[in-house]
Amino acid sequence: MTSTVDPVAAPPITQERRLVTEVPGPRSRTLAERKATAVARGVGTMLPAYVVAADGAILLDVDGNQLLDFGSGIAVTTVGHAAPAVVAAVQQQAAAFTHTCFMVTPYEGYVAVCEALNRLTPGDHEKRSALFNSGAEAVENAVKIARAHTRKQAVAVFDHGYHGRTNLTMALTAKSMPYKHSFGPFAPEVYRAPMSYPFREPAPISGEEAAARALTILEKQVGADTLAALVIEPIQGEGGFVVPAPGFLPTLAQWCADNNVVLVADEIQTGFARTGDWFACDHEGVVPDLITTAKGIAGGMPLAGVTGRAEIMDAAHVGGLGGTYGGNPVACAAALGAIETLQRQAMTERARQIGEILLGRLRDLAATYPQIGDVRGRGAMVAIELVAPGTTEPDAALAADVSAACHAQGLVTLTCGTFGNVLRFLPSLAISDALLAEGLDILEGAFAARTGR
Ligand code: PLZ
Repeated sequence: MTSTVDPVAAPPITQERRLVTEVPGPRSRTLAERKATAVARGVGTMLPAYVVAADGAILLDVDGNQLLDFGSGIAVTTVGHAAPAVVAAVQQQAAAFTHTCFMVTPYEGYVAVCEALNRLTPGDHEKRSALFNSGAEAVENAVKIARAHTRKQAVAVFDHGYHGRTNLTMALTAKSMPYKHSFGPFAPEVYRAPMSYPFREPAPISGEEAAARALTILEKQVGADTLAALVIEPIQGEGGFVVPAPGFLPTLAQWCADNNVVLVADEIQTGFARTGDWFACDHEGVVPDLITTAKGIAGGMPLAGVTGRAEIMDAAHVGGLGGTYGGNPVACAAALGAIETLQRQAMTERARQIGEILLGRLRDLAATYPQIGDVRGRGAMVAIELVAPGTTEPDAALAADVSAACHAQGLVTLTCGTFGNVLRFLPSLAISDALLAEGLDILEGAFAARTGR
């Protein structure tokens, strides 16, 4: 297939936002026409500016626009686009060999990534890991492993939770549209409990109380003796960057330990320095039995993992876990490059700084715009929830408008939330303070324009 659109001869990308056409520009619009006739309608594109290159926190599109990226491909390029250690590792590994299938003839990179995961994840107990291709696949395997270990079948998840789009993970995911609508029937033995969502509680309730509320429901409606696993995102991602009240996660963890229920922390979005620690569980000293990782683990290459207590992980029989591509050598090389970058550049510290900048500016903005009902998040995972002023009534239209205004200015922002009214910010940890401030200025301008202030 020949290209009808000449990609702009990629000049070196500078770390600045620069618009030379409207966004998306004419070449992107031509590609969007091709997409409409070639790609299934179900695969949407949020900001259809077609990318030809990327570096750090900047995307270069086919029209020569340099976009400022506050989404990192949904929390993936935590180390920045084209992080040198990732690029070098990928190039070297691709030249050496691209695939053998670890289940057929293995290679060191897979083992090295598992060693790194065992070392970096919470808890100093003996651990094992297994590698997969996507977050959803990791979550599916965590459930398989928990079932094999406990010989129980039921799985508990939470309101607003997101765990993927495969059949089992659709069942685990809370939101129907767009993830589940018309795609059932879903996997059985999945039960949902109320989340701790401080902004939306009708009356203040502590984390411990919110945990007791959820656990009572699980005990009465499911029974601990049938529950294999409790799967939770320590900070919810797609569900709206919901940060549970302090005490919620530790109380759940204790109950799991007391009841032989495997606690699975889905850290696919929160993991790998994103929230200012290696994992979001670290903030409250929670040690999950199993932890799922993906996204930020490999600097943009598809890789996911399940890591956990050796005795639980080893419950699955030999040959019971795997897949053709899981732990692909190029993806493993990228992960080792990403982990080296995160460690060498003290990225957890940088995530905390980014969090302070984001939360500070957004709280100021909330003081001016009563449509910003809540500012929350941790590290470089921060969001604002938009509502009708003085209420908790979701304002999804405003979120869509503000996001569209940001896109037109070349700022890549994402929305999320059960009600579609949350704007989330997931910049790369390689972003400069100046670019961060520039993005926030654009956001502020969008609010001013949309709310007529
Ligand atoms: N668990 C916590 O955030 C992926 C989904 C985007 P995959 N989140 C982005 C979309 O609309 O599909 C995610 C997550 C958490 C699991 C997953 C699933 O990871 O790699 O997309 O399968």
